[in-house]
Amino acid sequence: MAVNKKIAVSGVRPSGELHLGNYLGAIKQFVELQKKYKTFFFIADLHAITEPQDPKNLSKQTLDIATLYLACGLKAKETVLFVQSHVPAHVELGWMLNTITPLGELERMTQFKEKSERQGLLAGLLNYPVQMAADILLYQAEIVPVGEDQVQHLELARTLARKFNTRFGNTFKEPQALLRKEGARVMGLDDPSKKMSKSAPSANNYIGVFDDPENIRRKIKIAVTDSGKEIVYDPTKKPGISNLLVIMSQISDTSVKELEAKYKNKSYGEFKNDLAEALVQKLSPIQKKYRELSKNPKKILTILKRGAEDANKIASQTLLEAKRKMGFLI
Ligand code: ATP
Ligand code: LTN
Repeated sequence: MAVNKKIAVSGVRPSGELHLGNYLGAIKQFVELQKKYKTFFFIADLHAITEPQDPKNLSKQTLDIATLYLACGLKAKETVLFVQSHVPAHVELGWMLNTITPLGELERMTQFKEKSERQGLLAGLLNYPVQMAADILLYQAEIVPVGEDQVQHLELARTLARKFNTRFGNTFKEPQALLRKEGARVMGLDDPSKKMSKSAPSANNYIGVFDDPENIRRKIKIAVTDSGKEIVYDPTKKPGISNLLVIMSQISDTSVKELEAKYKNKSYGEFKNDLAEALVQKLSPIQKKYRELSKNPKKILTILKRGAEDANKIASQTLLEAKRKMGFLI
């Protein structure tokens, strides 16, 4: 990997079924970035435990995300792929950043407010974005590919980098969120006013990355559309069909404008049929590759261990520098 490449960092939590929003908002971007940037992509297990996880499943879910990363096209030779908890510097820097984070900044986070309503007030949930800042700053990342729901957390990472640099001397780069123009916020199929989410009350809200063709066709068929017949992009007046157009556009690498022209005078039914088939075409090869890779979990674990070693080299350097600046005895 060339030394002068810009650095990109991101992670996905191993906390349940992955859906099309995660794929389009995050993983598809990771795959596109790995050639142009020096990339560090990890499985955010430390973040997953901010919500209750069954200890029997956590390690399997972690391996599953790694397998999925590879099945989607991430290459162990081009990207540093690792498990967050395998690089202890994440937690160490997280703690140090906690000591300069104003409580008010954390209490106003949308995700904290929503999740704490569901599961009660836990310190880990509150401090989640500080840990996320540490994940990013350790690698001096310039860009962080994420979905729109993470932008507020990225702002905090920038604030903490600035705060630390001002108080202790220049140490961290200020990262920027990288959002897709379209697909950064895929909406729920059964309720296009809210983002697609695995925590939605019904599984008809999302297309799971592992959904079989029959399920995909069924979910698209019953996806909420809007009054009128035209297939046009208008998120305010036609949120349902606009969301489906964005999904189709991202899946088929065709612009929304081209799709509007193609489906002029066609019915919702015809469009939905084509969308379902496009999704089946896109997801089937990923699922097939995933099944192949799953047969050899040892190989995946080896990739992850090697990734952690590479990540650790960079992360421990940055951590040492931050400790030095803060005045620790080294
Ligand atoms: P959920 O609400 O389903 O639990 P999440 O944001 O907690 O989703 P993660 O696995 O933590 O899911 O997120 C992985 C990545 O997917 C993040 O970059 C996040 O921004 C992105 N993402 C999640 N939901 C969507 C969505 N509906 N549209 C676009 N990107 C999304
Ligand atoms: N909070 C993120 C996962 C995550 C992350 C990160 C993303 C943890 N640490 C650092 C980007 C950079 C989420 O996707 N829900």
